[in-house]
Amino acid sequence: MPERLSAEARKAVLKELPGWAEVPGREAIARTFVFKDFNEAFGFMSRAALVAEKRDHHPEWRNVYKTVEVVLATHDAGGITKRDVELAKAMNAIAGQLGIWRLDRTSCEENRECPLAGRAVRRVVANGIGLFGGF
Ligand code: H2B
Repeated sequence: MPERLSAEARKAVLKELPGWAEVPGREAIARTFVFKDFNEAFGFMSRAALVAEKRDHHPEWRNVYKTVEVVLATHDAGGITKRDVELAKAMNAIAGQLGIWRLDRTSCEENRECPLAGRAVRRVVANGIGLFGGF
């Protein structure tokens, strides 16, 4: 089983994981994705589920309409390991391929729905059309 990352290592890996942040009070990382609609959100979940099952590493997640809130931790290790980092990267790649709305989590203080809420950012999709996401 991979080892839990130290606080320092966690900080370092988060720099390579746009949109992801540590969950306050728990050794886990979280990101909220907002898609164009439910179809895209569920498409993301379907693709991510196949990756998760193949790797035998599964997300904690919640879907409401076009929003997917994801928390990753390695339960067997009681913390964050490289398996979480790898799944987070795969999820970012899947969301990127869908060319969709994206919600990037910001600091807890800015959001009432902490720790999973976020702030929408502009994303330019492959065909050059910019989309805005948000609550
Ligand atoms: N997923 C996650 N996120 N953490 C785990 O520790 C974990 C898992 N363990 N998926 C796996 C399944 C384990 O329970 C099975 C038996 O391999």
